[in-house]
Amino acid sequence: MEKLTKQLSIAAEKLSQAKQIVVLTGAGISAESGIPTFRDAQVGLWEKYDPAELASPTGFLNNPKLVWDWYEYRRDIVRKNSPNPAHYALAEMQNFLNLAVVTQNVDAYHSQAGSKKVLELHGRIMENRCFKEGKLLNDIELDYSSIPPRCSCGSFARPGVVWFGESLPSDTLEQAFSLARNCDVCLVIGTAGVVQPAASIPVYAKNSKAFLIEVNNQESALTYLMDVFLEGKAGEIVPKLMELIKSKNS
Ligand code: BV8
Repeated sequence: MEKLTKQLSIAAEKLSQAKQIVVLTGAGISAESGIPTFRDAQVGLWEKYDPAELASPTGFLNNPKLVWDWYEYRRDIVRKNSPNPAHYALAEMQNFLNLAVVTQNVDAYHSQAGSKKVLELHGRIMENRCFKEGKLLNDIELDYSSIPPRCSCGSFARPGVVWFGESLPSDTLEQAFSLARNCDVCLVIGTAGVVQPAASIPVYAKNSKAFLIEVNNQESALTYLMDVFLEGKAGEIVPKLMELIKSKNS
């Protein structure tokens, strides 16, 4: 416990002194909200499916109804749950620090918790787009006479997320890389650090001489880059960081 206390103090000091902070979050920050992470084994009906297969254009075209139902199942979990203390502490940090959140998550919990500057690299699971035209669709525009529902153009509706094998929104990605290159502290919370290009963001920060801090309940593919590794649950560690930062600002 002693080591963690010391590491927390160093991390809070670095964050408090930082001119520009980039926070990269992954599924782990929403785990304590009850949102299964990608690493968690799929359960029930979905046990035999590989998420990376379902979350892809080919997966969708091979079995549109199966993939649509998988997203409806996940949307229901997001609807029934809510941001946790880690999301709220991160939102509160923006009252004291120049901090931008870059998230891989599609649950929109950062915005819901009050974070202002949020770059959503992989879109939003609660939104729908036309599979053919890519345009955002609101619910009244969808023809639900079959599943997946269809856009007025006749093409399938699809969830408003970035699938494996699809490019990320270029402007959002460019902004994220630019923030990483210009930050002096990069805080990485709850990601395995495997999915690209998101996992390169801390690398860009490191190459720009930033101080790197990781919050995870186990080591990740990015831990080797870190100056400080805070081992534990995001819902416990991030509020502790916030309290230390607040005490330095009082
Ligand atoms: C692209 C939306 C160009 C969908 C998602 C370079 C090298 C190798 C491969 C590639 C590469 N470039 C591109 C690829 C292919 C691919 C990729 O990265 N594959 C991986 C598997 C190797 N990338 C892409 O396809 C990307 N597109 O690059 O475009 C292109 C174009 C054409 C052809 C090729 C390339 C698009 C990637 C986006 C995919 N969409 N989400 C949906 O949600 O349905 S990704 C999805 O998985 C999530 O959004 C998230 O990003 C990712 C899961 O990662 P994590 O967030 O890290 O979550 P994970 O479950 O893995 O880990 C949880 C972590 O939390 C763990 O570390 C755990 O210890 C920790 N944790 C758990 N509980 C807690 C906790 N920590 C703290 N507290 C807790 N309580």
